[in-house]
Amino acid sequence: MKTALFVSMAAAVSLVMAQNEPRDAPFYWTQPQKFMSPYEKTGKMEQYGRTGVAAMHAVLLNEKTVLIIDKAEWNEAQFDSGQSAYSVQYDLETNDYRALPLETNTFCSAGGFLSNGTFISTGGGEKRGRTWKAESGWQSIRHFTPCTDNTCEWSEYKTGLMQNNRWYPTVEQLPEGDIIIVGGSTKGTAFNRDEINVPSYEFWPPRSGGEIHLPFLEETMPYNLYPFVFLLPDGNLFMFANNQSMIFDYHNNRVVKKLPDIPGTPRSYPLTSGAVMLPLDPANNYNVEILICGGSENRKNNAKADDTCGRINLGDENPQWEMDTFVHPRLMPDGVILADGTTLWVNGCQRGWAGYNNRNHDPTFDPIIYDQDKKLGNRWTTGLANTDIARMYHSVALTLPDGRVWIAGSNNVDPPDLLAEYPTEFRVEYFSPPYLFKGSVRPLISNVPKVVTYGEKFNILLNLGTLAEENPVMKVAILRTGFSTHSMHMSQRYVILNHKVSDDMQSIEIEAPPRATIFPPGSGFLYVLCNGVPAKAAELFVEKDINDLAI
Ligand SMILES: *[C@@H]1O[C@H](CO)[C@@H](O)[C@H](O)[C@H]1NC(C)=O
Ligand SMILES: *[C@@H]1O[C@H](CO)[C@@H](O)[C@H](O)[C@H]1NC(C)=O
Ligand SMILES: [Cu+2]
Repeated sequence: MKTALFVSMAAAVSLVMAQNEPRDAPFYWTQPQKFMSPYEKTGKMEQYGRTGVAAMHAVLLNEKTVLIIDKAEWNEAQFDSGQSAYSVQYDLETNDYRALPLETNTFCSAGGFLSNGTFISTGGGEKRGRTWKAESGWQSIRHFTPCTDNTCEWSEYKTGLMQNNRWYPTVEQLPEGDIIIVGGSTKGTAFNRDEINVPSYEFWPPRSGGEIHLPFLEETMPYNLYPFVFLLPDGNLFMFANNQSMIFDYHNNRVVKKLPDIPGTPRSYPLTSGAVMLPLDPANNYNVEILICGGSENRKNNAKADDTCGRINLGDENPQWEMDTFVHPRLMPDGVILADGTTLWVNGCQRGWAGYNNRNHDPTFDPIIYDQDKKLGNRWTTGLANTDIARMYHSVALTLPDGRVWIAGSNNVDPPDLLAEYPTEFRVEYFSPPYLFKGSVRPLISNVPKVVTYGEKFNILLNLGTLAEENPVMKVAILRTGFSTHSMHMSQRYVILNHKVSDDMQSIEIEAPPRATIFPPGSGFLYVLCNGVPAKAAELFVEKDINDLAI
């Protein structure tokens, strides 16, 4: 009886399948079985955890924690004294946070890591009273050395400050292991003005010669705050502000090459767009392409956001901006490089300009993914899992070691207001890209060293499970997620690494980046991908000398 029923069901099913698409049936396989997830096309957006403080700035400290920095203002995280915290260490495993005391105001500041592993936060804003009691932070240099045991704290000193006030400066980590700090203004402002402009750069720790004048930051007024700065493999910097860009030699304070203006609106604060240096690949000798997306047409609360992206190939003899769609109009986007080297664009809005008080409207709820290797017209993946949380001014996003993206922030009301139309936002979201749903098996890596030196070949263990039998496509890369604030991802870079899988597929030999101009010394996350599915990354420090890492 049972058998008969089974047979007739099977017959009915095969009849249905003959008429319809056979591959939709869960128990009919013509090919080797392929895992299918409802999230394979869309990825997944999930909300859990609260940041405690408005996430104006965020940086990954290690595999487990994110350092979040707000400015001195009311926040839901408070010390026993009743004073509001404005920095926390966020735990990615427990989704809990630990409040961190700070002495100076971190309002719209910047940051980056030194080669010895210490994080440096630069600049900030005015002295603030009331419950949060903060000294002015215009010239501040704050130290935070990461730890895994929940004991690390901020250190602030009265000496060793920057030479100038810098509000809205940009930091980039350098091959020498220090940081360059570029531009800013001497005061908080809705847009830059000549009287408060700081057209110069300096280094920390300070190099001889002090603060150095940079005419580019006069030529690009008034849209030059948080200029885009990327270290290039030839040791120069790419710099972009307003609609202008150039290649700059910071060793000799010299413009190497002026590049053409990007078409369309100015792209810098407060008409804020986003910028990414696309992945660097030894296969094309680390040729550089820069992608800049979005922005706003003017400083009106009703201004239309820009819906274009420009991409420039610095390897061309005569580089030109190739324009593409940004799918939606969007200002204040966050462009984060994912584990596979594509770029996720999230956050932002479709109307207005960057700043407080009714300037941001029509939030963009849809993430999109850019694949630079596809042909123009085919580069965007849309229809991804979206959100209903508005993330506009003062939002952040970071790719995590496990391949997900951590999304937080949005605070465009001053003072913070939980009841505003677009409230001060403390909720965290995690976006899992489609690559996490492509297979039932995820590769595993182990035995990853903590520190390697430039050009060093090192072996790690690999477990591909059943993927090993299919002659898979392997890819290895190191990602520095960078310092996320105001659509900036300072020092973000993704470098593809040469590698060789052993014959038994149980290990893989990887070549560290060849030199510091390709990957400045310090931490990154090592991703090994099999058929596009990333293993959980391990933190890897790349240093000139194995003893350079102090932690
Ligand atoms: C760049 O901006 C300047 C100043 O607003 C403008 O004159 C110039 O035409 C712009 N360039 C392009 C390509 O739009
Ligand atoms: C890293 O170097 C900086 C600058 O020399 C120094 O202030 C800091 O204490 C160092 N960090 C560690 C952990 O030694
Ligand atoms: Cu700001």
